[in-house]
Amino acid sequence: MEKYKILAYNMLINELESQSIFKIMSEDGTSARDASEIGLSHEQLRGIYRAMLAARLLDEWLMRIQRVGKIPFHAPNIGHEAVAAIAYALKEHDWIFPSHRDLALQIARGVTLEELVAHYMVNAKSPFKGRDILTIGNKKLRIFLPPIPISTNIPPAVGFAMACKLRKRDEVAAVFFGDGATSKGDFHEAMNFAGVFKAPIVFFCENNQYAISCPVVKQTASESLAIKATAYGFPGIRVDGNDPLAVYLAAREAVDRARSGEGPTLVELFMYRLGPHSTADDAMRYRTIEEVRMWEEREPVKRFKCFLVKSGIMSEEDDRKMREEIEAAIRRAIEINEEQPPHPPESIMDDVYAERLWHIEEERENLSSELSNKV
Ligand SMILES: Cc1ncc(C[n+]2csc(CCOP(=O)(O)OP(=O)(O)O)c2C)c(N)n1
Repeated sequence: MEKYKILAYNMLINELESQSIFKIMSEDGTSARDASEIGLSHEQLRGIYRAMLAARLLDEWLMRIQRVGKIPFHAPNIGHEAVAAIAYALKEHDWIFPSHRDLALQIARGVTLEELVAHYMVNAKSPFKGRDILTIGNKKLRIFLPPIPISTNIPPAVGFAMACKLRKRDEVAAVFFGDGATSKGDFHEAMNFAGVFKAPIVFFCENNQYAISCPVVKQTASESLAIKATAYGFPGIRVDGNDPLAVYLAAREAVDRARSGEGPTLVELFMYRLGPHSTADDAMRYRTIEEVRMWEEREPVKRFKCFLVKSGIMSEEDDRKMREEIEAAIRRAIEINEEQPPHPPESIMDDVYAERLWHIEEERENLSSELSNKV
């Protein structure tokens, strides 16, 4: 195991220094391009940062409140925040099929902190009744639910994109998944189909270097994940996933390509899962502290803040105020949601069939009486 950890660590350093990764900002926020060349207003750039910061702070709160038993489970998002930029590359009428670490994307798209906290607390206001313990979806905002069985969102996303194409709708689908998902048949079947039929879709692979304890060197023998697109006849691009500007530009190009009928793109976001896989994981059993420290220096929130301050788009004082506002909004969202009663356990019988079938109703009544006897 020790030898294995060293192998993974050395490989990550080589990859990071490789020229084949599209990157604009260095670790200290120095950018190869001026903010005016990105194609986003200052307000939009601050909007991306705000969503990234809100995701980071909410993630920290969720980890803490899980430890004291206020929420059942959490899969931390720390290190994945640059996906917020993708919301700005998509149009409002495009469709998102998220992964389970896309809090920043959901917030950038407009999902509120209150709604997110209700979901994690599985209370009476929880929009999905605790059906999915990971991040939520939002019908109005055109965000589907992330899948629990990994990669199972990829074929439906391609099917959805194909339906948009057949109906001649100017809509694009964006699907998100991890490096682990690329070993599943769903990924390959969906990529093949999308390539053949030029589906208007962008595949975003959040390569955070691990699928629980399995490092990416054990996930694939390919030189990258992006290269897998070549076999399916469309472009694959490897992007620094800690660089929101590079993420935005790559996403915009891929989305434009999909919308103009040229077909799909695979965007590999090369990043790092800074936290454990979930609140049920001890990541120190399979990776070193040196490796984590190395990636902490490259983390996206701090890097983007440095860029915004250096470019005169935001001051240190603006940042401090923004943090205070978000912290207060999270505290408020938690307080409001704590006042809500828990979601009724009997609702587990809802939504299974369109009609209320007698045997399900019987089970519901049995559960109700069992629960009331316990009180
Ligand atoms: C089909 C399937 N197999 C196994 C699991 C258990 N599992 C949950 S998350 C996970 C790793 C996913 O890794 P990756 O796709 O790289 O995404 P990450 O969690 O790193 O963001 C596994 C194996 C699952 N949810 N679904």
